[in-house]
Amino acid sequence: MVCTSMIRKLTLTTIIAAAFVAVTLTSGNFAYAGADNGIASERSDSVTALAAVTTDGLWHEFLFGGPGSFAQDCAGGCVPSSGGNSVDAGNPPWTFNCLGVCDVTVSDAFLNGDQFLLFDFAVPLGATSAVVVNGASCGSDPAICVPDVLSSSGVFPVLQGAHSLTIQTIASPFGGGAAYFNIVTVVQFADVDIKPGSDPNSINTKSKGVVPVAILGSATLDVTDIDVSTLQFAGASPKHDLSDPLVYAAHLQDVNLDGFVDLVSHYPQKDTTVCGQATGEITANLLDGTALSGSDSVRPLHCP
Ligand SMILES: [Ca+2]
Ligand SMILES: [Ca+2]
Ligand SMILES: [Ca+2]
Repeated sequence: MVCTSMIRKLTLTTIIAAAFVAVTLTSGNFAYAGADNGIASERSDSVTALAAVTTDGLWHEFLFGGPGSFAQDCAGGCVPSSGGNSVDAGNPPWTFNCLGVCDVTVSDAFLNGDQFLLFDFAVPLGATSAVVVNGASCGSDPAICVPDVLSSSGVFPVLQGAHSLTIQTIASPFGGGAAYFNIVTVVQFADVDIKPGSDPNSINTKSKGVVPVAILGSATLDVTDIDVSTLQFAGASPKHDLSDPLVYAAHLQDVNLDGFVDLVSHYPQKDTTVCGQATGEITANLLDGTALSGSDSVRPLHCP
């Protein structure tokens, strides 16, 4: 009887220990808050490696724990967005290269009340909005949660160059959950050569001639992605009809011989508003709607 009792006691202890281990594995740093706050199931021990996060507005979903802890990848533990617009953020830090001006948006989802602090290379960029716990949920889709003022979110602009994001939990009334961030390229910068191959870039504002402006292609800019109907240089529109395929083809050249094709467009010099300016800016949209901007020095001539 003693032996049986001991075995039973041992077995019970083992079961309790096993249950404790199971709970520990289930929660890790993330107290199980349930699907209501975005935690789907056990988060696996494996981390989801990711080279870089995209800057196209896709939502990157992460798991978070108690206040002060840092967010992690979902590793199978997140309820995905019902909008079909999310992926597992992967293992932090979340790195990306901004090609101009980018907006990082961090958004809580599911139950209201969680709040976050965003870091870039360990420097705080700011906190998402302070909200109250009200028992309501904005659901799983961050596109719906962002405009909901009862759900915490924030938009943080960052500039051209490398970035490395981490997210710390400020408020976590349910002990943990899932939330999102995304990155949108607001403006992509392009290298520009006004009057390719010549310098200074004199523009005679009384001239009936045109000034050529080259948008230089690169590893990060395919100039054939430019919507030519949106081209503007210093207040002027292109002289030629670039919507004509033959005309357009003649304006694709590699002016700096770097192997990347460039887009050369021409603007009536008298239409430009360069007087008093040190630089001339060319703008356009890419075919996906992203704004493109680039500038080069100018030397305005015959100004009033
Ligand atoms: Ca939440
Ligand atoms: Ca030039
Ligand atoms: Ca080129």
